[in-house]
Amino acid sequence: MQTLADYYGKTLKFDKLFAYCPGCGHGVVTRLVAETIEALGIREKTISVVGIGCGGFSHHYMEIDAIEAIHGRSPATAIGYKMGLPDNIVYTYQGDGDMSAIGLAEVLHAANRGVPITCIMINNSVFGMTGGQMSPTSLVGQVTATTSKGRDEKTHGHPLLLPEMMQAMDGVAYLARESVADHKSILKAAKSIRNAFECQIKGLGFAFVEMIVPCPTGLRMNVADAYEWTGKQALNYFKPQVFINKLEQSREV
Ligand SMILES: Cc1ncc(C[n+]2csc(CCOP(=O)(O)OP(=O)(O)O)c2C)c(N)n1
Repeated sequence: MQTLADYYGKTLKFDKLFAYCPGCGHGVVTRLVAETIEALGIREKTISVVGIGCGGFSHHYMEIDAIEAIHGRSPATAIGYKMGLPDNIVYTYQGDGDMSAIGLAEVLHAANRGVPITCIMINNSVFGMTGGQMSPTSLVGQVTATTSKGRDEKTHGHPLLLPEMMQAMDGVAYLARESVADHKSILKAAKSIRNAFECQIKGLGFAFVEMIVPCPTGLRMNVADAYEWTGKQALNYFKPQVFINKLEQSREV
């Protein structure tokens, strides 16, 4: 009989309970990343650089080396590591608060610089760990712990679209937005995460995947409602798309 260990191999510690809240999208993305690392056979040379927030737990569930960077600075840490050990595979795993608020400068310069690292932003539309405050990616009208009347674009600006901001940068080799809203989306997301690692293995440049996920606790919703809100409201603004795929171009040559 096949066991979970046969399927997941060594990367995912399948017997360790997640500290993520029930229904949290981090659980799905963490699993997808672990499956990718296992499938590509890169576990022993991969380093996870995690941000501050719930995503900072992701490496606890993997048999993998990791660095916990200071808030928002994972891409800078990852670049330093990659330049020192270019044969290793380096990825960052960061929340939307970590990456698009305090860490916005780091990730944009990393993308523009084009160093072949893989960055994954888990966008759950709030600062999850600290109690569901508005983040740069909260939707207009979204009620959060700090926007009791909903995000008002005149006061708080518009939700940040990171992949769209990176689209014009030549250093970017893979750029996509995916979601975990339903099983089809998860299959597409698995492909994008794999592509983002393969781009790095081939040294093609910077790779970025934004994952749109629910945070039932931060949204103050039950799991089913949080998934519905993500699939309808969040995806209506954050449209899933592969923006750049130089991997495909390199295969065609
Ligand atoms: C320099 C600094 N400022 C603020 C904090 C408080 N803090 C902890 S986690 C976090 C953000 C978490 O939000 P996000 O990155 O969206 O991740 P999530 O928890 O939602 O996955 C903040 C602001 C901190 N730890 N360090």
